[in-house]
Parts: sequence; structure tokens; C-alpha cells
Amino acid sequence: MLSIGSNVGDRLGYLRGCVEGLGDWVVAVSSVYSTEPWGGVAQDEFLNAILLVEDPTADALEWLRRGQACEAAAQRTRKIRWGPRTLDVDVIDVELTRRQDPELTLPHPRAHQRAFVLVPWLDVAPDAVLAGHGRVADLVAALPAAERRSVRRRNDLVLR
Ligand code: A4P
Ligand code: MG
Repeated sequence: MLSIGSNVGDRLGYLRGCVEGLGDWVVAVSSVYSTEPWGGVAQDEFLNAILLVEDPTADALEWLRRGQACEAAAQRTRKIRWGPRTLDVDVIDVELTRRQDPELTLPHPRAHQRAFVLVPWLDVAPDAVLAGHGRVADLVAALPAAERRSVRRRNDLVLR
């Protein structure tokens, strides 16, 4: 499961480009959400979405590489941690794999705190479980109200 986000330039275009780049591996796409920036860096709102992807030949590191290829295609530059970016692709979960490695930590270490990951995830997988944290629906219910309010579904925007 991948989380994609953008808050610079043609945000919807960058998200769509990623969906297009991943092609037939994308089996489900969430709604698009306007989300307040998370992490304390003053910056513009993000658009975020969740992609369910499937490819029996790909392992977790391969999904990281494919996500980074999407970022590169969006001319992503890395300046500030948690700062503005044309495209961020995070690997959130790969079949409940647990992995403690700075190159790829699974599940994504901040996913359980982030409404911009958990709320769209429920769109495509209402029964989803985040390894080590439990049901995603329960995690959403337990979020601080302000965190839940920080994401708004954008029915006017579609990814494909
Ligand atoms: N890495 C390790 N585990 C993973 C994983 N599960 N998925 C490594 C993806 N990458 C992983 O990432 C830094 C390194 O993390 C990579 O080299 C990779 O090998 P990066 O993309 O270069 O840097 P970053 O994204 O600035 O840092 P970080 O800590 O990954 O930030 P996050 O957690 O990705 O947060 N607010 C809203 N509303 N919406 C957003 O999408 N995104 C961020 C970025 C902050 N605030 C946001 C949003
Ligand atoms: Mg990242």
C-alpha cells in the first residue's frame, strides 16, 4: 500500500502521473484529500491519496524503488525534511511485513498518527490492519479531533 502526496505546482497532475506510471500494478485508488501539512513546517496544503498496488514479482524494496522512480519523474528535490515537495511516495505496508531499517521501515513509522494516510486507506480497504497497531478504522477513531479535521475529501478531483 502506497501513500502519495504533493504540495508544490500541479499537485493533481503529479499524483496522476504516479498512478499512470505504476500502470496495471494499481488495483485501487482512494479519493483525493486536501490535507493540512503535518510535521510543523509552514507550507501549502497537500493533496494526498492511497494506492493499493499488486505485483507478485515485487518485494517491499522494489516498491520503494518504484515509488522513488515516480518521485524522480516528478522532478522531486529533497530540501527540508517534512518540507514541500512535488511528489512524495511512502510505502506504508507490504502484506504486514515488519522491517526496522532506515532504508525501508515497515510499516511506515508515522502512518498510525497520520489522518492523511489512515482516512484515505479506509476508502479502499475498510477492514485494513496496520501491523503492530491494529485496525485502521480504530486508529482513525482514536485520532485527536483536530487531526481528523485536517483532511477533507475532494469529490471534485479524481485520479483516474
Ligand atoms: N524510508 C524508510 N522507510 C520508508 C518507507 N516506508 N517509505 C526512507 C518510503 N521511504 C522510506 O525519505 C527519506 C528516506 O526514508 C528515504 O531515503 C527512504 O529510503 P524522503 O522521501 O527522502 O524524505 P522525506 O519524505 O522528507 O522524509 P520522511 O521522514 O520520509 O517524511 P515523510 O514521513 O515521508 O513525510 N503532510 C501532509 N498533509 N501530507 C503529506 O504527504 N508528507 C510529509 C513527508 C510531511 N508532511 C505531510 C506529508
Ligand atoms: Mg517520504
